[in-house]
Amino acid sequence: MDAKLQVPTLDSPLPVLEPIKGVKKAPLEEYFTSGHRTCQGCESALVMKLMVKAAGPRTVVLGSTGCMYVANTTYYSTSWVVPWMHTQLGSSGSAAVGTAAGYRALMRKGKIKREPINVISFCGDGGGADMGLSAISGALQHMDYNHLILLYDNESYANTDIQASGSTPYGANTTFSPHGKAKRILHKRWKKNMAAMLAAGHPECRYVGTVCASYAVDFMNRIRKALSIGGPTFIHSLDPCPKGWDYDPMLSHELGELAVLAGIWPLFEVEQHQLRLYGKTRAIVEGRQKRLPVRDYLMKQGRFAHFTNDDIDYFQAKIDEMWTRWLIPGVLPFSTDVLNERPPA
Ligand SMILES: Cc1ncc(C[n+]2csc(CCOP(=O)(O)OP(=O)(O)O)c2C)c(N)n1
Ligand code: SF4
Ligand SMILES: [Mg+2]
Repeated sequence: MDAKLQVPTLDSPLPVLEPIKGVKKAPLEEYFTSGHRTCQGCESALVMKLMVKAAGPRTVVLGSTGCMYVANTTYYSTSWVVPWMHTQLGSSGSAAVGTAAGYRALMRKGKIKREPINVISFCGDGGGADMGLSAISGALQHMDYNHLILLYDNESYANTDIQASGSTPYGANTTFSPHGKAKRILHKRWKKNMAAMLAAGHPECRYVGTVCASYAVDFMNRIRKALSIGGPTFIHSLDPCPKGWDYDPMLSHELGELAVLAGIWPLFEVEQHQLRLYGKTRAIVEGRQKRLPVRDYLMKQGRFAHFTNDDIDYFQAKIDEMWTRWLIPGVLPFSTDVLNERPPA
């Protein structure tokens, strides 16, 4: 047997979470309800709702500082129905390992019932892709603990008024990178590629995936897979943010779809060390769906309103380069092998 495919030794029982077969079969119960104070149209709030709907009631949620902590737990109120805990900005990885280890020890000592408990630790892009990268990396090496780290990526340090992060796209207007007469484009970095980096760099990790809440059933099924596969897992979600991206809140769903259809946010998963595309990304690669020009996506957002045609052409060329040379830029080469079916369990 391939050593890499061995199942880690696990003391903690794993949940059985069957795939949801269509939106009508999704559980009706909500574990993230009313009472939060996120902006109208906040996609990250939807991510929280779908995440815990998929996981179910035996779930503990840990959240690092950011919009999804602050707006969901303000002044003695909370929209969480399941137990939750705040953790430091940058510590979603250590909070996940500590909580999973704590439950394992309590079960081993017979102090609590032996049962599957989902540990989900979420972080923003500032807290996860920048400040907490090392803690997430450490967490993904501890194969004995079952947990999911979910990075909700609104592409800025949103809670402190939209500062640029390592996840902010090229050219976007943020409070750290305002466009002006002297410099039209202040932010010239290309977005950090978290999921691919973590998949490539943590060969024992059994599940890494990207998601977008505009595709709700696909989203929930990735959460279920990550929670039930065993060991530490990671999911990266792209979340349109009306405030930071500067658009009408009614466009959140559409912008999530456009990000995938324009090829800027490929949907993929690395499950038991095999790369697999899914959803509309797979349809694009198989020729069943046309990849849309990125202009439609960019021009719906005020943060790119200063772009000239040359800027849009540059952005498009970078995406084209990714699709022709690198599916996952710089990490995973583009080839038809990525169309492999799901590996046997
Ligand atoms: C160590 C530390 N530095 C700075 C802050 C201030 N702070 C609170 S929330 C936040 C933004 C976090 O951004 P992100 O993780 O992307 O989450 P978002 O607010 O975008 O949801 C910052 C910088 C903090 N709480 N702790
Ligand atoms: S700033 Fe963005 S992420 Fe934060 S609550 Fe508002 S819409 Fe949501
Ligand atoms: Mg953020």
